[in-house]
Amino acid sequence: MLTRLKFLTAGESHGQGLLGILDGIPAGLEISEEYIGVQLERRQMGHGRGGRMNIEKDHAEIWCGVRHSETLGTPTGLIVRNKDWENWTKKMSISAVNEDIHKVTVPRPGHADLAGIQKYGFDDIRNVLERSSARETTMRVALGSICRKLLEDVGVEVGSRVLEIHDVKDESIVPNNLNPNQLSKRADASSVRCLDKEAEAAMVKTIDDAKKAGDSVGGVFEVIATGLPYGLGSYTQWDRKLHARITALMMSVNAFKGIEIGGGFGDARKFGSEVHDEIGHDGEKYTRYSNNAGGIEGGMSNAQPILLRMAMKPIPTLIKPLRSVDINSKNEKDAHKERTDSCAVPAASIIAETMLCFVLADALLEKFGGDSMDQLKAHLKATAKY
Ligand code: EPS
Repeated sequence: MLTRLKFLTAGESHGQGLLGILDGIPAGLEISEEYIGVQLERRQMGHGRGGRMNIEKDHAEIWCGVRHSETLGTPTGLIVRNKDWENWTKKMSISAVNEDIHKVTVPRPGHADLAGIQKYGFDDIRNVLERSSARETTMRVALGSICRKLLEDVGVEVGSRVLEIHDVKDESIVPNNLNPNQLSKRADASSVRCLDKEAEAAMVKTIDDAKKAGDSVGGVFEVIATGLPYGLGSYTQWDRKLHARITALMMSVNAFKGIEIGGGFGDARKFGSEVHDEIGHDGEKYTRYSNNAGGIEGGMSNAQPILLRMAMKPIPTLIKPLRSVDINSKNEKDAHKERTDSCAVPAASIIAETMLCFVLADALLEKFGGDSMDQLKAHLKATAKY
């Protein structure tokens, strides 16, 4: 669903590290390991994370594609080393080892375990869970922050905040004058990334209670992007529609189970006259009296903020495990336990921001093109309508 950019990630959760390649970024984009590091740190935050986040201090090394702090227009390669690797050198050894390594044989409901071993014919669930782990999203965030930087340089901001954790809601309204970066800054100051202090305390308690009970909780968050011109995506073909492309990338995260664009499910219960955003003109440009469309009409950006809401399911690795079956004996057993997070909704909101950055940077390059940032900016200046 990306037309100008390509990216690939590789790496197991407890292997030596994660690798990533992003191709298609124009030359002349200023980027640094520090800039990427800010986003990696945001992904590691949040009340309810497990022990692994105390071990890792994720840092992406720029391996190639950048010279003197600027992209070359060549593929950008990144490496994130796993600090935890030193505890897994035997269990995750590349070459064969001369000792018995414990095999994971009881699949966790909700994880990739059962379908994964059936698909590949493995007798050790570790062969599946290492790559299906959410650790993979570290590299997505690292690569996606290069897209974020490109967007930032042309005036597009992407931010987010948490709205719900389990049954606790933050019903505060985002002030109109708060741009996505300011919104994220306020959310980042909260351990659950919500704006309302009372809701924050209740969310923290819900996470703590779940953790004590050996359980996990999911939640809902919103993602916002501003500064986009008209016409990213297209109405002309199904796979060019911007909302389809956003949805495809968002839904590539295992734990994301729902997406709403603008008014979403709520709009289904309203009249058309209540939903559609009336059009005005201020003498200079078109205006809207509302933004229930969430910035996308007919598969194209309409120069209004893009508004998305995402639902994340609770993490499937449970300290108080659910029933499962041993794949060797077929006898009922408690599901496999791994060190885990009781809540990763705040981190998930950063991952969702990142997935949106990939799509928007791609759609922007598709429409305005350019081999260098100067060319992209010149094309925007010449033809972009806001
Ligand atoms: C994660 C790293 C993982 C998990 C978590 C997310 O590390 P470890 O398995 O060593 O604890 O903490 O992933 C899951 C809970 C999961 O089910 O995939 C990370 O870097 O975000």
